[in-house]
Amino acid sequence: MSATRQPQLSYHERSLHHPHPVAKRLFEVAEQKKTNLVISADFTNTEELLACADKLGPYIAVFKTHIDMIADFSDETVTGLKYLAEMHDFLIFEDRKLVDIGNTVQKQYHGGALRLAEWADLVNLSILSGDGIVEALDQTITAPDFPYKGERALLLLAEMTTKGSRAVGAYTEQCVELATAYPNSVIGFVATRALTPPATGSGDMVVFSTGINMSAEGDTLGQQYQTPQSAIERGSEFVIAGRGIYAADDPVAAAKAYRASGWEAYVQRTRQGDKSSAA
Ligand code: 6AU
Repeated sequence: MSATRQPQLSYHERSLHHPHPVAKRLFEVAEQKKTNLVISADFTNTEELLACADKLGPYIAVFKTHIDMIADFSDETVTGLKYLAEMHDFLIFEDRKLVDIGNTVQKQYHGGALRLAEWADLVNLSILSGDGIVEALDQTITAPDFPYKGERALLLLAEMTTKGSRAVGAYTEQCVELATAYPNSVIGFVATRALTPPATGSGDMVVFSTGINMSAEGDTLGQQYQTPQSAIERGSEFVIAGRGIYAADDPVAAAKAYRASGWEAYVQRTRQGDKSSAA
């Protein structure tokens, strides 16, 4: 279950081959903007959240939210996010970590106070409760009357970055198995490394790696970091950084540096792929 330093298709090739429209769009945005950076915008009010999306939007492929942190969440939050996503051409990933029984998550995802399906291109979930949660969200996303059909996708939380994480072993393996069973809704994982063989066109899983920081090894609450370069070398496609960027003295300069590091590592990886396929 590992795939390090092996040949891999480029974002462009993956956008052409991937059957899911959200994954296609993700790869297209990455290729066009030359970025595999995701900002984890862990702000607690709408003004700061939207200011971050506007300022860092040009350098990112995806804007990740924790919308339940936003004390003044309202229509303005949703409208602002959607407007900025279109203006700067990025996708929105709500890091909601849905984890309940199927019937509950369906109501949390579509409708509900946070209206996730309305504005989040991507939402993640844990399979701690078993297969039913994926089945339930797949049903919602693929229902004939779902208003955002083809525009929404899921990521399975297959590993966690924190010390002592229990998202390991059989749990992670089960995520890999389940992901391929729901190709109309699941497009990949949140994990620290590739979990499936390098993409060849079918069963292509997108890996988002969090716990990314270029100047710290962790925090005092169990978070553990790796660099953008190490995540991409370990088979990840998109690197998620929070405090390393938004808490820097100059967040724009930091975003540019993280973007350059992640992109350079990706270019190196695809070059290695070119060499081995030419050999
Ligand atoms: O870069 P940081 O440490 O400031 O923020 C990391 C972000 C936070 C976490 O809630 C999230 O990434 N995260 C996740 C996600 C994305 O699902 C999983 C995990 O294992 N570790 C982690 O930090 O918003």
